Amino acid sequence: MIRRFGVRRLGASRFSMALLAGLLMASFVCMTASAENLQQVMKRRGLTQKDILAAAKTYTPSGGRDEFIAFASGGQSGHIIVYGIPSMRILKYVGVFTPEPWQGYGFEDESKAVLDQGRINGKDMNWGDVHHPALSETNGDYDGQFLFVNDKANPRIAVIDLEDFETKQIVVNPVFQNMHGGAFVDSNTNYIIHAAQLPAPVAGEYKPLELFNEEYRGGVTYWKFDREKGRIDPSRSFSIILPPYSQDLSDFGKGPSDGYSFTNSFCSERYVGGIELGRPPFEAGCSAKDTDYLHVINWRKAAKVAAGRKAIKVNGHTVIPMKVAIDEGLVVLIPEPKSPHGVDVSPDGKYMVISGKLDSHTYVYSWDKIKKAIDTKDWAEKDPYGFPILDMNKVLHAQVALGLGPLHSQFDSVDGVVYTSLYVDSMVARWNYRTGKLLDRLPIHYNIGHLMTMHGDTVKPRGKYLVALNKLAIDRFNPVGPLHPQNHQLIDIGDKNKMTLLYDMPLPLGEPHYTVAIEAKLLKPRIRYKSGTNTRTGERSPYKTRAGEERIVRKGKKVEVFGTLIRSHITPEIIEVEEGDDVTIHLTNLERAEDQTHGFTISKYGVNGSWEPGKTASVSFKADEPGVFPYYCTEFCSALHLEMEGYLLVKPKGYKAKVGKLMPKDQYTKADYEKQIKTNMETQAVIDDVVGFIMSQNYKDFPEVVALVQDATDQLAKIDEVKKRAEEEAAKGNYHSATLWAGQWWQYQVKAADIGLRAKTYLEQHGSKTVKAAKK
Ligand code: RUQ
Ligand code: CUA
Repeated sequence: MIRRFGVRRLGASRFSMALLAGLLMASFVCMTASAENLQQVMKRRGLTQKDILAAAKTYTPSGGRDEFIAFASGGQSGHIIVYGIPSMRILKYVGVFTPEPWQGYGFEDESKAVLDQGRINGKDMNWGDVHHPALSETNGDYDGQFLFVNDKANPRIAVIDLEDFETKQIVVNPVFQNMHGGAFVDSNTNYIIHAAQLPAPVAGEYKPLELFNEEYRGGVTYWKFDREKGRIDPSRSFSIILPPYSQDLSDFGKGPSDGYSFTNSFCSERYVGGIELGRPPFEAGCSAKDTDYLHVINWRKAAKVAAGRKAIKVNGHTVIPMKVAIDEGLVVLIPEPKSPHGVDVSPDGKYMVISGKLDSHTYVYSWDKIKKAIDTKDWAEKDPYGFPILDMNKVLHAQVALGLGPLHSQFDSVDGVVYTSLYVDSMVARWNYRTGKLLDRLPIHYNIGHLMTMHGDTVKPRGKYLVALNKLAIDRFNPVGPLHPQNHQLIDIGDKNKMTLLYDMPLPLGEPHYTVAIEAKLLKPRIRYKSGTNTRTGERSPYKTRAGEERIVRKGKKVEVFGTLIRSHITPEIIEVEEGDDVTIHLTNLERAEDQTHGFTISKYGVNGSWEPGKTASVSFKADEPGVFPYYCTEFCSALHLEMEGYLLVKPKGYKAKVGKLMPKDQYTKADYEKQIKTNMETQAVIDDVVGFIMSQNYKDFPEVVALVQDATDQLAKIDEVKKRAEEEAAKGNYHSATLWAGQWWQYQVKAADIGLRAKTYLEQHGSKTVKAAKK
């Protein structure tokens, strides 16, 4: 850094000579190697005009930004994958149900506490089968504040705050055993719906399968979301018990259908398999009927019933029993195409589009007709439990043959236009749900599950792009062994006549069942925390430590370290404990600059964490292994990153010290000291130059630069003390010690210069203006 800047301080003539030589070199290279033109590249790589056009539609130059940000479920990885559209560049993995060392998630005490919320029956559940993410909505459109996602394997739901893309809460469902149909939110994110899937006795007790019809139950849970706190409030959440119909995906109504929610089901046959007992398997018995049941639920009324005296408590959770749901008229059933996956409410809230994978038609239901049938109690029949069933033909708007295995639908910005995935045909169908007209079909590779359009399940779909979430990659990518990545295919839907496949994106982290995408400009993530923040609670950590307040506190066998991290040292650098001590190390990252994260690990102790600017987090362990254990920062955070190190010494029980000299004390001489002082003076000149430039600019208009200036000032502020020590030692003739302190003085300068140059580059690249003459 210093040296690079030093170049600019060369005499003008030497500088321009160097520049000239550089330019000559560059043109020489142009004339030879890079003379290849577009046609030649196309030929060499076997690209067509169509490929080039697709590339131009997705290519994002260095430093460029994406228009949309997608959140893909990570399936069995237990993560969320964040990527940009149209570039399809992966931006982040968010640890949700699974520990994620890179983020310290599940390693620091604070984030362990989040994962621990997901423990079930005293067991760690450190993985999840992530299925359907949902973005929070305000007035029916994404607001960029929260993301919710469910775990199908264990009945759980998680809350991710998009302020920092961290998981803040995991809630376990106390009444259902297995849940798939979530997460979906209503137009103002009052509730998050989560439906039970495989029926089981409520509250987890044992009942023989012979009692399936009588004792096994399904249901839906409405989790109350507390906007203020940014957390689910289990005490205000409730569930409705439903027949054992394997409830599945859901959607909330909007506009005229607001106040209602819709939930698919499959295996409404209530079939119980058992191949080994000679019975036909589940798959045969569960697809015997032509239709399953769409559950239409008046959730606003249900919320009132849940708050009243007819609701009961099961495992401390509010439950509306089936009988109450029937008596209060909360649920109405409508036959729907069999084995559906998704009920998608049109942007205007007037139509419900449902595809059954085992029915070649996609059904469009009319909300006007459903509402009228409900209001006039126009039941065709009742189910065996007493729930009313509507006559499907009286509420249908259209049945449209799109292709084989229709699965899930998403809407376009063009009114009436909807896209449906065709699992068996491996195609995307574009059609009009108002007219029932098929408009276009596009083959994809292979076996599409869900699909996703931009804001495609809101009141205001944005059109432009569609992503096919394909189940199999097969031959699409370089082979990487029998376990293949998943394949997300980007499709251009901007052309109103023809869909075009643009790009294949391998997703190598679990099965992305569902994905949601939001306009990037609606996301406003923070770049640093207020100093001393416990990022998992958002509150100020009681362990916040300021520079200069670092300390080690012992109470009996408990040792607490209050430390800090800043380029490029960990304070304290030596931690000495006794074998058997319980040790907690609380660390605060003192940085303010963007992206200035530090990591911390202790070798062989399984201790690890990640500290973003301003964050305070703790790691705890029992010092049960005596010995010497180096610790260090795991992020390459500055030129002195490798020196960001220290030692944990665990003294064996009963160890008697025979201490020698720490290090030679006469390694450095007066000449070394003077050399270091000369370097420091030169470095200071560079710093002055940079500072002069920054101060001459309207740097205060750039918050990023203000943060950098604060960080640089912090570093410079430390110089006084070490400079004084260096000079005192030198005055006493202790040149060894004086040289080391002068060296530390230089370290602070280097870091200040590093930060300063970053600020200077930022200003230059962002067109800052000169407000006063630069100091010479
Ligand atoms: S499912 S397509 Cu959970 Cu929707 Cu896999
Ligand atoms: Cu901090 Cu490397």
